[in-house]
Amino acid sequence: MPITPSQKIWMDGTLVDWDEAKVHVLTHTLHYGAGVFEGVRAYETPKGTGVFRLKEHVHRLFDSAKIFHIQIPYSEEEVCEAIRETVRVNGLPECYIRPLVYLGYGEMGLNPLPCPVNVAVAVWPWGAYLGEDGVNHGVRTKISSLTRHNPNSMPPAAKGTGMYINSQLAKVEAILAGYDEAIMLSPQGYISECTGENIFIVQDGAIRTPPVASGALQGVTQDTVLSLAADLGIPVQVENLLRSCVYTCDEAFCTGTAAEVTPIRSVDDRVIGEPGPITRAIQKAYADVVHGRNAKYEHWIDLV
Ligand code: PPE
Repeated sequence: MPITPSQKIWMDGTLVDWDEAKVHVLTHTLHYGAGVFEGVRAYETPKGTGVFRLKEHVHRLFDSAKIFHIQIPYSEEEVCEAIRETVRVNGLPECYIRPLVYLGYGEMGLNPLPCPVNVAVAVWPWGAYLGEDGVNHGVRTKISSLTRHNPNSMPPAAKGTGMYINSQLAKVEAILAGYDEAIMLSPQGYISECTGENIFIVQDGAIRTPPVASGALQGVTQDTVLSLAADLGIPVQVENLLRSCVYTCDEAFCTGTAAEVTPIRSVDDRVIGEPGPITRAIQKAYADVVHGRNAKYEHWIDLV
């Protein structure tokens, strides 16, 4: 998806012009892929622009860094403020936010410990991640021939830059085969997640989503949806799902900061159909909460 430039990017404490936000070609992370990042969104709310679940995203960023032995040279609160500041100075009422922690220039070789650690925050307007048609009518998915990471090779709890090669391979395979998105299985053969989203199914009025042990990222949106479903009186179960579960479910959808709540229309050409009532209810509840229309969760919104 093309990026629409904004004005300023926060780099190590300084706001630099968009076109000047550059790194050296010998930046360590560019070679070995050990960086960590987040995807966050800011939305217009009745009280002004607010970042949704900022603290949880920044906390996960620090957890990812800890897993990778990367020492972020700021506190969590300082990174939160850098994000609020970047949203503020760019003056966008709504945007996608990309905090990135990377190992910088000055060292080569596999030991990351002596590397300088750099932090950047960029924001830009970003629409429907899987397309407007996907949001309205659902996406066509394919179970990938690529397996999600073995947790003892790549820690699924870390949102690491290089880990996304696995997602990219699955995404390209799905697109070249004529689908919109891939669903990945864990090494044990259970449903894990999509390339950049968690997955949910609806069966007999209950919502089910795979656990972290399936190799899925612990999604902030997944957690949000579990709370919203409980509020709507929909039973929720976090449990291992078999491939046949997604073939025969009543409804399915995927969730992520970028994708928000996107319905799934088919899996491996088994038709689920147009988004069902529970998917629609969750989509609406999610839109309400991120836009500050649900008083119960106002504490999830950080005004900039
Ligand atoms: N699984 C994966 C693999 C993943 O990348 C994401 C977010 C999620 C689940 C959902 O997590 P959460 O955003 O906390 O609900 N993917 C981010 C990056 C997408 C990209 O293309 O880059 C995102 O949604 O921002």
